[in-house]
Amino acid sequence: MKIFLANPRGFCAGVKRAINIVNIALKAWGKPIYVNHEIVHNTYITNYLKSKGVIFNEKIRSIPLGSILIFSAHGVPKSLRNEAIKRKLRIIDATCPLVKKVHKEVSQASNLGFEAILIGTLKHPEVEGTLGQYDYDQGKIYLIESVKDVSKLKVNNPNKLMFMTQTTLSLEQIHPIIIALRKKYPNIISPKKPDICYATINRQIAVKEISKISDAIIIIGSKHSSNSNQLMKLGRKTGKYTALINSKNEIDTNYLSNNIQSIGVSAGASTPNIIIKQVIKRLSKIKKTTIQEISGIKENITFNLPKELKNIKFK
Ligand code: 0O3
Ligand code: SF4
Repeated sequence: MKIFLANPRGFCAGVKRAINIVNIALKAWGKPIYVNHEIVHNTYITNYLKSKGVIFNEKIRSIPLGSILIFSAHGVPKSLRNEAIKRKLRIIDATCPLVKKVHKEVSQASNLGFEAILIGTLKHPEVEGTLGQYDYDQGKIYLIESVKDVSKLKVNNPNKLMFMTQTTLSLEQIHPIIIALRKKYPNIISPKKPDICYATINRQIAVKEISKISDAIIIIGSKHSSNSNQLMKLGRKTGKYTALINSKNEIDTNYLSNNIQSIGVSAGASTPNIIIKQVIKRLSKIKKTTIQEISGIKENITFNLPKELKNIKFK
């Protein structure tokens, strides 16, 4: 069996930065370090950090006064930041700068007295953080997930409207929604640059590439990782068997014992390399395999650490 490895796959710059921030904080201040939500949606990473003394906690009121609190890569609503300030927590913000870009668009809409429409997934932490940038004294922000939602939408002033999107959706998925929005509200203002980030787009292109040459596809990532789910959906759309697995233990060996000659492997932006390697090793044990790395878009984006981590002294 041939294994085709998608390129790029796995960690993006925002995830690397967020994990780096937690590791630096642990080194500088020791345990415990609090993180408001899973730093990124990956169980291996969260379990590793828990073992080092990180406490993942969604409720600010139960964090001891004065503790260090890191905001996850997905970002937080303004109300949560304010609650943390009130509790005198020392905040370190690991929100990805590309999620922050969307936050700024929402704040700008709100400051200019425009209403905002966010295309995103209900209850996802990034979406909650982005919705929470809007100041409701100024108007309203609406969450939509589909073309149907556009038809049901009623805004106060169709001439003062902006839209934005969650960073991990797919361009294909949002395209018809944006068309419907522009048809209904011809004066709606779009983001200057797309909100779906470079890492999401590149990983989706790579999965499309491997789907052309593979009999089946495996995406490695958590079930609650939005960008990993998008990769799985793309694979399924091609009609190929596509599984989203968290680790080597979830490989469907029965399925692979069928006449599968080639398998495409990719991983979401929050999946560590070690898990990808373990999956490949397990696949190679099930059948005799050759591995081919597919050439793809080169990524050389890195993000600076937040200001709170400049000039820190290590313990
Ligand atoms: O947003 P998503 O569920 O994809 O989050 P992950 O899996 O932790 O991946 C990182 C992406 C992110 C922080 C938001 O853009
Ligand atoms: Fe940032 Fe994109 Fe990675 Fe999300 S997927 S953390 S927006 S680089």
